[in-house]
Amino acid sequence: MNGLVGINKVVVIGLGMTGLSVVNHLVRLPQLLDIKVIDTRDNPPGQEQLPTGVDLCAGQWNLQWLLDADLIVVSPGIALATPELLLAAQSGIELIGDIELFARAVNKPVVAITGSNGKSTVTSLVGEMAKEAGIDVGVGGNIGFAALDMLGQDHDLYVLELSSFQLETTSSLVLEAAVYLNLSEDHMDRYPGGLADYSNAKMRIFDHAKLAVYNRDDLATKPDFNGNMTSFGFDNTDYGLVMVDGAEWLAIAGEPLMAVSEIALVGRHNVANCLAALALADAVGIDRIAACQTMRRYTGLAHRCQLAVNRHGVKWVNDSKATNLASTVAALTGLQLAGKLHLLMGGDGKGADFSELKPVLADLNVQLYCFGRDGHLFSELVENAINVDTMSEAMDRAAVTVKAGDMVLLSPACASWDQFANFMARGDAFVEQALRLQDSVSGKM
Ligand code: UMA
Ligand code: ADP
Repeated sequence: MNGLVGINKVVVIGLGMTGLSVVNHLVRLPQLLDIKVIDTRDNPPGQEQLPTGVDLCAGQWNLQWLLDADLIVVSPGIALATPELLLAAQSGIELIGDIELFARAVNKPVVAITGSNGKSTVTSLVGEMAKEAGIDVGVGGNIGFAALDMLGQDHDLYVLELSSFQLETTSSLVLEAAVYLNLSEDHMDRYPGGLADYSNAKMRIFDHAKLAVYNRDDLATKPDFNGNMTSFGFDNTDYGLVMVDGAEWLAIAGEPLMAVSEIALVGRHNVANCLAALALADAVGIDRIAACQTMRRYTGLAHRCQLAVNRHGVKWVNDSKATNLASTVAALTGLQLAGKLHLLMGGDGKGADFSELKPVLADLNVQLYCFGRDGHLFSELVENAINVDTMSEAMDRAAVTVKAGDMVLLSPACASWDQFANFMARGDAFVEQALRLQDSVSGKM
């Protein structure tokens, strides 16, 4: 069972994490396939791991291979609107992504998560809940572990984080439950049709879902859907909140479950993330006691509002994963600081409009440091922003002035690709430098 009946020649586009997982999956199949890989980069990663017998064309397109294919499997980093792929599609060749291959091969229950922000947090939280309940669970997808690589391990439940790019090339994924967490501007450089196109791609998560979960506080996430639906939000219906003796509790259909103050994750946005995770956990029968235990202990993934250093009264917080406006706004919402916020912003803005940040910044005692390719977009939002080339220079400048009670927050609202390999490398560089700088700070108190 793999849904590739009648297919012989497969061309894989991209040799990153996804491309390699696709090749390895295709090689494992019982039918003998003619597999070729095209990557437009001169030196794509993963070349040395390519199985023998799989040809690679690097640094350019190979139209002959493309037009000769029975099936093209496209990595998420390559837009379907690329002229060479459009030509192939117009010639009637089927184009799919790795998640579609996963859908055609998986034979265990799957739940999936999409949205502009919170995907990785909710995906990992559901995974942790399942583990706590004793379920053998695979957690993968956009979170950084290719979905197809999980299939060899034969889990009993799969939790998939799905990006809009992955959903564009997916059409038959059957899900026990799917959630669309929230919608805000991101990846506008890939969606010339704007927010509507981006959201339409995300809505595809519900196409074959047995239960659709949407966000009552963000109705852009509500699908036009005939099947079972539930929702999460901050009122008292479905997955929501109620007051118990003056304290806020997570609740299901008005029935209190656990005090919000017991949640180990920090920030209001994470209360919403917990409610969404609970809805998915319920849909696949994860024990509620195990789910609550997990919410009490799980402090989240690195690079998301992570307190990296807390010394001499100065907090250094790594929110490198804030790669769009809404995630940075979430980090700034409800911040209660005795001192000043030293906010580091900039990088690759992906074509976004950041003007919404202006009133948010105006309400804060903030010194802004702007770095990277699109740093100038932020310095326009406040008076007295400090413009530097790199994050490292920004940190050096901040270290000179920070005082006890202050926070240095990297929440850049931009992708890292202009100056770093990825958001993890940017976050690691921040933490490393914060550890070095913390003692120079102490000398100034
Ligand atoms: N690239 C080329 N030419 C090619 C192929 C790729 O230039 O022929 C470039 C792409 O434009 C991109 C980079 O190479 O800049 C990587 O692209 P890829 O499709 O090979 O990426 P993978 O290494 O397979 O990683 C992908 C996801 N990356 C993207 O969607 C860009 C990873 O999400 C995901 O973890 C991984 O598959 C496993 O599923 C990363 C991401 O940034 C974390 N996702 C975006 C986000 O979360 O905002 C959507
Ligand atoms: P994603 O996988 O969608 O990028 P993450 O869980 O990795 O989401 O979080 C990315 C960024 O978004 C972090 O800065 C995090 O603090 C922030 N964030 C997490 N959940 C939400 C939410 N529900 N709403 C807004 N921002 C959020």
